[in-house]
Amino acid sequence: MATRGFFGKRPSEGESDRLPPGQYLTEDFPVLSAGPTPRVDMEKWSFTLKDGVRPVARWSWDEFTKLPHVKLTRDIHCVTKWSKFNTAWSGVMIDDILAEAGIAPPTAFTLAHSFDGYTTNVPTADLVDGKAMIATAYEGKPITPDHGGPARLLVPHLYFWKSAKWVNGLQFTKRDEGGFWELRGYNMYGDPWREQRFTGD
Ligand SMILES: Nc1nc2c(c(=O)[nH]1)N[C@H]1C(S)=C(S)[C@@H](COP(=O)(O)O)O[C@H]1N2
Ligand SMILES: [Mo]
Repeated sequence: MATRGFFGKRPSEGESDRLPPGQYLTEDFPVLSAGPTPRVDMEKWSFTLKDGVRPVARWSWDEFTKLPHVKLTRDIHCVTKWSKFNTAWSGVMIDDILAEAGIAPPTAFTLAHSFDGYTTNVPTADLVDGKAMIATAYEGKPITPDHGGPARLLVPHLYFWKSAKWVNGLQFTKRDEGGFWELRGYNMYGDPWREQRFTGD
């Protein structure tokens, strides 16, 4: 996970309690990707929910844009130690996606999948009850390709590698299956407040 140079800003009075241990505050928005930015053809874009290997719901881009969109402003924390406050997103809450699909989460674990082959695992409980969304806009504009556009998972209370860019589906799994970084030494859960950066933290 390569990091890029940036200058940390010291949190002001009243902000320091929002900065998890070992993190620096940054004003810019670093880009971190394991590989090149995939070209996502909107005509072929789709978002699929799977129960294990079985697809249970699927939306085209046209269908997805008709789902209820809400705004979510949250602090985000990258494992490479930058944090950014008040990032303003809009998108479709995972709760609303499940409601539209007419299903209750079938298993306790979820693996997010992306167009670049990236995966990341999140307990299903961390995606529901207003905690996570499929974001389609950042600061009022479509998410740029480098930040995961047209759509990315946003799970702001966990380290940012859990927020899969270029997301194309969520797969409910019986076991907690490690994703791309989790199989390469990063923590299975990734709570910034407990500094769960690496395996065993
Ligand atoms: N599909 C995909 N999602 C991804 C990544 C990636 O390489 N591929 N990198 C992750 C990591 S390590 C981080 S910190 C954030 C970075 O998001 P940003 O580039 O918008 O800052 O995206 C995460 N989501
Ligand atoms: Mo990251």
